[in-house]
Amino acid sequence: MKPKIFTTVPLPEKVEKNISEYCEIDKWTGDRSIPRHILLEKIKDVVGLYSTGVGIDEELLRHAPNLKIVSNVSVGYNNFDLEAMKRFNVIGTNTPYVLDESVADLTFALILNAARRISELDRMVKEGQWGKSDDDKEYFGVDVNSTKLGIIGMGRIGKALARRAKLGFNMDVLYYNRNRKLDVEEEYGVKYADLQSLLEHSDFVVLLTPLTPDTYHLIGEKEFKLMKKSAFFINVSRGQTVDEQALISALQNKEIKGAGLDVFTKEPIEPKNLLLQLNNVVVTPHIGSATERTREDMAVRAAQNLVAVVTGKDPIDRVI
Ligand code: 8YV
Repeated sequence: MKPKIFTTVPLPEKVEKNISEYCEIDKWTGDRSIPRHILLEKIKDVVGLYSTGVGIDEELLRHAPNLKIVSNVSVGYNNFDLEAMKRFNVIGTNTPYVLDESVADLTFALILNAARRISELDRMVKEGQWGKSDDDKEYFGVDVNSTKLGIIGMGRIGKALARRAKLGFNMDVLYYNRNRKLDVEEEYGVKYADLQSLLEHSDFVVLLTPLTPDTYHLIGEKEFKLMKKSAFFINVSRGQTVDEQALISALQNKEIKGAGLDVFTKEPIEPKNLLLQLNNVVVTPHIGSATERTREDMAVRAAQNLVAVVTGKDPIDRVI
């Protein structure tokens, strides 16, 4: 009998075929995220869990005595309670590398959109407002090219973003990171800065750090006050790296000029969240990696990790 795995997300055909050579697959087919109580029931006899963003904590682990691996279809793994997984001897994996370029593309799209007000002007044109005034200054945005970009968190995605900024847009790039990245400094001429000076000098501040206890609310009231009034804040990491109330206040009080956000404290975002009422905020529904090619590559990688552990081998992307 093949070992059983459960997936909370749909599998691309070729991935399903590959996993089914080694495993019996049970899957969630509902059109909303799987409710927790159903998940806990489904995993009671599985060896592997293939999922994205599902909270892996002690309660879940207790319900899955045979579980050997949780394969995340994401690079972030802040959904893992690492200590609990260690105690229960459950391996956790992620999907690095394959999404770097797509997330960097989306990040740059948010920068351009916020600066040139693309979503706002799109709404205006569709509502028949083009030409309502003779003064086209009302459509003006600000330049992205030849300005200063500040990247908080210089990992692989940060590097891909720095390359776009330097080579494509002639931007001056500052970065803040736990460790200096001399290779990126050398390759793209980016400069290391402490967090305070990055915030004070950047025209676009991009948050790319993983969510950890150290980065929870890394950017809050104090940090927004340090930014230029003309600055844009872009978040493509996790919603909890920012104090969202402080962000809303900074936008309302014009302490910063605008924001581009792919991630939120609560996802899906509540319809009454004030961020949705601000014209100087561009939002997307956590789609950094969401292209057909990249999501397929992520699925393939997550499946390789899953199958490796289920068949007694080492996975390529073990994080715990
Ligand atoms: C999402 C991401 O997790 O990889 C990450 O960490 O944030 C995204 O790729 C994706 O929506 C999950 O499939």
